[in-house]
This record gives sequence, structure tokens and C-alpha cells, in this order.
Amino acid sequence: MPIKIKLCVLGDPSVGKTSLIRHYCEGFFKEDYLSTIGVDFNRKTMDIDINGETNQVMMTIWDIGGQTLWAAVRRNYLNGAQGILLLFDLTNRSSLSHIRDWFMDVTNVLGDQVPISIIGNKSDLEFNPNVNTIAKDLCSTLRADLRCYTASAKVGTNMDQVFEDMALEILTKIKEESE
Ligand code: G3D
Ligand code: MG
Repeated sequence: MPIKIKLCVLGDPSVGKTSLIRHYCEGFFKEDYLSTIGVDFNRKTMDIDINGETNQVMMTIWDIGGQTLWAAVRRNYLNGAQGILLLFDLTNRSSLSHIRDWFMDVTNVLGDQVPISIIGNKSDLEFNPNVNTIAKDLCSTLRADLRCYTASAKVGTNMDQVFEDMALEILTKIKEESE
């Protein structure tokens, strides 16, 4: 029986949430589809090794479209999430400046222990390296244990890394709590 994990992906409209989840779950990047109106989810099964033991994990990844969703509704979808990916677009400064709001939103619902990673997406495009520096600073100010990545949902850069690191962190937490 695989261990089930619930992950939610949040961030401003157009930062690449749907692209990242689809590419990771289906192995390809679709250039055209309707932007997320509501909420969608995908599944991915993976093997995660802890201390030489292989664990099969089934990750349900929720794509929570921010734009039309009321905070109260979002709260419902966040319930039970064991890990959070907060996305911004490396070529869009305002999407980075909203990360703090997304972070507060999430920790208000899930508390301050939930594993969170912050991802600057679209690294295949040209972007100002200052943005990455600002993102790293923000990460360490928000919470010391946040991971911060640059990634590309288009090319797939760092994509497996982001999800596998998160799965490992969640699984380690689950195992520690059950001991
Ligand atoms: P969202 O789900 O966060 O709203 P989408 O974002 O996944 O719908 O992506 C928004 C737009 O950004 C899409 O372009 C998509 O193709 C593009 N995009 C997503 N990720 C990347 C990436 O890593 N690199 C590049 N170059 N583009 C990306 P359109 O033109 O369809 O709006
Ligand atoms: Mg979307």
C-alpha cells in the first residue's frame, strides 16, 4: 500500500502552477490550455528511500487557482495538506512580492510546522538575478527551514528535485510522528 501524501500548489495567476503539476505528473508541458478556473488535482506515484528502506508514495497534488477563489473556499482545499509549494514567476516581481501573503494564508490554516518550499518558476526565460537573491532573503526571513528553488515547468529544470525533496521531508515527518 503506498503512503498517501497531499500537496497543495499556490501562487499568483500565471506563475506556472498548472504547467508545473501537469509536466511533473504527465511528463510533458502543454503550451495551451485554459487557465485554471477552479481547483484541480493530479496524482503521482514515486519511490522514496529513507535509511535504505524504499517507500512507495502516492502524492495527490492540488492545483489551487488563486484568482477566483475566496479565501474561505481556499481554506477548505488546504485542509489536510501535508506540504505546500508556493510559486512565483522569476520574470514577474509582483508575483514574488505576494509570496509573503501566500505564506501567511497557508500558515493561518495549517500552522507554522507545515513543510513549505518556495519556487521561482520560468528559469528558462531571462530574469534579473537580483530577483533570486531577494527570494532567498525572503525565504530565510519567513522561516529558517524553507527551501528555495529556481525551476522551469517548461524545460523541467529542478522539477523532480522540488517534488522529491518535499516528499522526503513529509515522509520523514510522518515516520517521526508515528514513532
Ligand atoms: P497558473 O496555473 O499559475 O495560472 P499556467 O499558470 O501554468 O497556466 O502558466 C501561465 C503561462 O506561463 C502559460 O503561458 C504557460 O505556458 C507559461 N509557463 C508556465 N511555466 C513556464 C516556464 O517554466 N517557462 C516558460 N517559458 N513559460 C511557462 P500562456 O502563454 O499559455 O499564458
Ligand atoms: Mg492554473
